[in-house]
Amino acid sequence: MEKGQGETPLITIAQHILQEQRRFPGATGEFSFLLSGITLAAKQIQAKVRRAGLTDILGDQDSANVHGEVQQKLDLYSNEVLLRALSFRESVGILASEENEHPAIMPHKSPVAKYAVVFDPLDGSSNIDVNVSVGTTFSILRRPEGADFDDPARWVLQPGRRQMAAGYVVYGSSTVMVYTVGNGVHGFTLDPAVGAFVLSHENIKMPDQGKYYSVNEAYRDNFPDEYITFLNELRSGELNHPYASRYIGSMVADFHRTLLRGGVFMYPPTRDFAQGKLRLLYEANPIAMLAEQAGGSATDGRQRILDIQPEDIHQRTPLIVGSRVEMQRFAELLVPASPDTGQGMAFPP
Ligand code: P6P
Repeated sequence: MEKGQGETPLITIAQHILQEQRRFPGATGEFSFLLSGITLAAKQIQAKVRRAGLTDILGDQDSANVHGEVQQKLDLYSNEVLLRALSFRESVGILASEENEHPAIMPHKSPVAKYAVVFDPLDGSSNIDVNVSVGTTFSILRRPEGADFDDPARWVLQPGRRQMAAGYVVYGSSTVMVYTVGNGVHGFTLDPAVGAFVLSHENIKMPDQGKYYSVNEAYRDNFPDEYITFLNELRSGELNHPYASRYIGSMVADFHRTLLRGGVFMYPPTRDFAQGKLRLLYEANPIAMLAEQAGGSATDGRQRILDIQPEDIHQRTPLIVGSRVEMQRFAELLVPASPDTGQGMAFPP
């Protein structure tokens, strides 16, 4: 019997957001209206992502579109969709995107604007051509006391622990949206039959320990010693059992597996990326909030991701995120920071 026929009624993300909204005293529905802008954008993006190959080959009624939308690179298209969907919300004052050098100031400059939204519209977009899962990540911050529109960076350069909400959409075998407002982590699968995100993973808890580690092993020789020691332990079975490796090269997809199955995902510092490759504000922070809400943790190898005070909107950070057992063991392997290597990581000679 299909779920929903005579069983518990389907709960859409819109209904769920309204329930969660009750946690914010004084929120008069604008918060849920904001989140509904993200779900609307996610539906539009997934429709395009699903047709990427077809559009290239067959074109479609849009292909004659004078705006050349279907020829647009999908990440630029996704960026436009999110900017459009969110700029009509008076509660949103500032939008910062991986695709834009500077934050976008909403034209309304409403005095009642309460939120800034930071997002990566299509993370891993280079994988689309080979039909690998990609994702959208987002983070919602409250406007700091006294912050004005003449200083948009101040709205977003806040430590991740101040996020009001965070989430991602993974465009995989199905389209799943996962979000938290600080009251647990919940997943919703897009039901194409009704065009709604339907609750499919309520109150996700990351297993205490997993069986996969996820890292790009091609850079292994550049990893700081602690990471190499840790990976050797996982491989050897010293941490209760031997691990297998899974790495998709799309952070959202690699984290989604880690969230559901446990284990650890990491992008360590390397010689090319001494500060790591992933972006703090719109990749590491939302992932870190979700991981902690689900019982896991996330650090930059030294400190809690959510405690990092950002200095630049697009700054990078090393990221290691995962289950309690693995993260605890990694912390035990850390050597005291040394002044000459910045991050405190001793690079192999
Ligand atoms: P590498 C995608 O380009 C991305 O930003 C993340 O989604 C992914 O985890 C990482 O880069 C992959 O980087 O160097 O392993 O190809």
